[in-house]
Amino acid sequence: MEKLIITAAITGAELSKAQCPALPVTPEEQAAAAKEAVDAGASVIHLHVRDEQGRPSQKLEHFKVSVEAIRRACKGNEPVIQFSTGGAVGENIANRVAPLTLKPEMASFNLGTINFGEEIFVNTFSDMRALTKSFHENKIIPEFEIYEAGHLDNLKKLIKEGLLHPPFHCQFVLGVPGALSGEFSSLTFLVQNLPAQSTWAVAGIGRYELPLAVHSLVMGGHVRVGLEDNIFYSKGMPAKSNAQLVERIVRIANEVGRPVANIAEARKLLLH
Ligand code: KMH
Ligand code: ZN
Repeated sequence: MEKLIITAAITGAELSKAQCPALPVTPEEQAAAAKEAVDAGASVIHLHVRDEQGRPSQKLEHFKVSVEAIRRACKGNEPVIQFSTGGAVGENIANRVAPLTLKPEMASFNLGTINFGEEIFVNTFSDMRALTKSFHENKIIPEFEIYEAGHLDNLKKLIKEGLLHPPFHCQFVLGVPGALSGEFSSLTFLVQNLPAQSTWAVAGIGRYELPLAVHSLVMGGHVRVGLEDNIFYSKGMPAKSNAQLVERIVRIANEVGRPVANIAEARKLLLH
């Protein structure tokens, strides 16, 4: 098995400090949270940013400030910073694509429309084609976000159209209310139906985070944890930090004999 890549999704777009006081929102808080997560064993930071009022933003200047703060805090051991192009539900595709001109090493690429709680997270084929263009122009490695089984077919359609080329790194985001839940049988199906030359990871939402992470790391997949996906350490017990969630995965990986990738190793595996 490849060494385990741990991604920390430190902030997200949907939560507020009122719901999760430990949520890093300002660039300084994000820098401290990223540093702690990296020290705990994360090699990739999945990054959403906020404006001065703490609202989700896809503005270049907000990404710039947070990225600089994270790089400064992690100097000498800088993680792969993966921009979100998902943004917050309702954000238009032009704004979602805009930060890619900053040329991050990696960014998320959402592969289809889903119900997202009571809302709809829209990702049309036209949106996805616009994304492929910007990823190519800016030479960014995509991480494909897959919330439903049919999203693998969407990926295969874009490959067939000649818009995407291997290798593919896929993130199964399971347990979003309104999309595919986090049953082990679903994960098995998804892994079996990946395109050739794919690596994969799992981000379990809410109560699915831990069981899916454990399942993934023994199956040879990679793992995403963090307050964007899950704000509890265990039932009824709020997580204290992103690092606390990363530390647990590192302990489990060590127990089951799956070595954790350091940042240089993760970069080599992901960024080919
Ligand atoms: N905030 C969600 C609607 C991504 O980062 O690419 C979408 C999301 C996915 O978080
Ligand atoms: Zn995200």
